[in-house]
Amino acid sequence: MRLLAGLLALGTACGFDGRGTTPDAAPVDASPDAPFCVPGFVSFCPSGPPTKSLAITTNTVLPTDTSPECLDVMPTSGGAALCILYLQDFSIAAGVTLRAWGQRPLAIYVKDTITILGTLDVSSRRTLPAEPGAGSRTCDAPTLPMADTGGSGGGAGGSMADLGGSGGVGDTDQTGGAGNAAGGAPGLATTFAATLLGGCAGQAGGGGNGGAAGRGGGAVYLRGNTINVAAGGSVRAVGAGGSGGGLEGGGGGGGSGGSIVLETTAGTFAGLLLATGGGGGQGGDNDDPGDFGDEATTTSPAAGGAGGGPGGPGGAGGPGGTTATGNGGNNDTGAGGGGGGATGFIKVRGLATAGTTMPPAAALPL
Ligand SMILES: [Ca+2]
Ligand SMILES: [Ca+2]
Ligand SMILES: [Ca+2]
Repeated sequence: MRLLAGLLALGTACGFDGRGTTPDAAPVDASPDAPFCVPGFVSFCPSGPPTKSLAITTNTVLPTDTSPECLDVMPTSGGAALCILYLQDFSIAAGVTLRAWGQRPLAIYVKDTITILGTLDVSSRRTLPAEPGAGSRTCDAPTLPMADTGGSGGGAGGSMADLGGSGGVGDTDQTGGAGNAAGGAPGLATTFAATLLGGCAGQAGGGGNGGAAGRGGGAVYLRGNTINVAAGGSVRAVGAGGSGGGLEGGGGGGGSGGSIVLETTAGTFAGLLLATGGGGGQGGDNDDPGDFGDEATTTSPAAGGAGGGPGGPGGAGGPGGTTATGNGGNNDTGAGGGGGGATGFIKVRGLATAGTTMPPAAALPL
C-alpha cells in the first residue's frame, strides 16, 4: 500500500505506507528526522517532530489567513487551504475562548494531548466586524428571492448536511402590484467527503432593503494521540443568523452549521460539540424593519427573527424538529422571512461520545 485514497483525494504531495515513512519522498539515507506523514482523515506530512506546545490561557483570536501560528498551510481539493497548527500539546483553559476565523479551515495536529476545558470556536457571527468562522463558504443557491415593492421574498438558509429552509413569500396582499414575491430556494446539500469544509452562507433577503445573509459555520479538525474535552469544554461551528430586512425587504437566510472532526486513539469527552444552523432574519413591512435571526449557543435550534410588527418571521436554524433541515421562513403581507440554516457535520473517531453533540456525532469513515 503506497497511498491511501483519502490522501489522493486531498491532492497533497505527501504519501505514507502506514508505518510512518515516505518511500517516495524520503532521502535514501533516511534519518529519524526525515519527512514522515501522520495518516488520518486529513493526512499531514511535517518535516519533523513538533517544536512547541500551545496553551491558550486568555481569550484569543486566530485569523487563519494571516496568523503566524499557522505553521503550515496545506492545499486541499475542493476547499480552501488549511491552516495547520502542529504541536506537541495543545490546551484551552477553562472559561477561555480560542476563536478562529478566515477563509482557511483550521486543522490542529498534536503529537500528544489536546485538552479543551474552555471553548474552541469556528462559528460565524452576524455582528460586525465580520469574522466568518474559519473556512466558512459561499455556496451555490441560484434561485434567489424576488424583489417586490409591496414586500419582497425571504432568502433561503444555507444548506450543508441537509437543506436550508426556503425563504418566505412576500406581499401576500399584493399591495405592490400584482403577484406575490417568491422566497429563495436553498442550494444542494453536501455529502461528507475527504475535504474539510465549512458551512454555507444563506441568501440575502430579496429587494434593495433585503437583510444580509448569515454566514456558515467554519470547519475544524482535531487530531491527537489523546483528546480530552472536559465538562464545560466545547467545540463550536455554528452558522450565523440572517439579518432582518429593511422596509419591505426580505429577511436574510441563516448560515448552515460547519464541520467538526475529531480523530484520536484515546481520551474522554464530557463536553459539547455544536454545528447547527443560524436562524433566518425577519422580513420588513412598510414601516418597520425586521428582527435578526439568532446563533445557537445550546443544542436548541437558533430562533428565527420575530420582533413585533413587521413582516414574516424567519425560520429557526437546523435541526428543525428531528431533522437536520433549516425551517422555512414565514410568508407575510410585508416581506417574507429568511429560512434557517441547515445542520453541519460532526464526525468522531476513537473518542467515546459521553458528552453532548448536535447534530449527533457520527463515526468518521475510514
Ligand atoms: Ca404588501
Ligand atoms: Ca407584489
Ligand atoms: Ca409595521
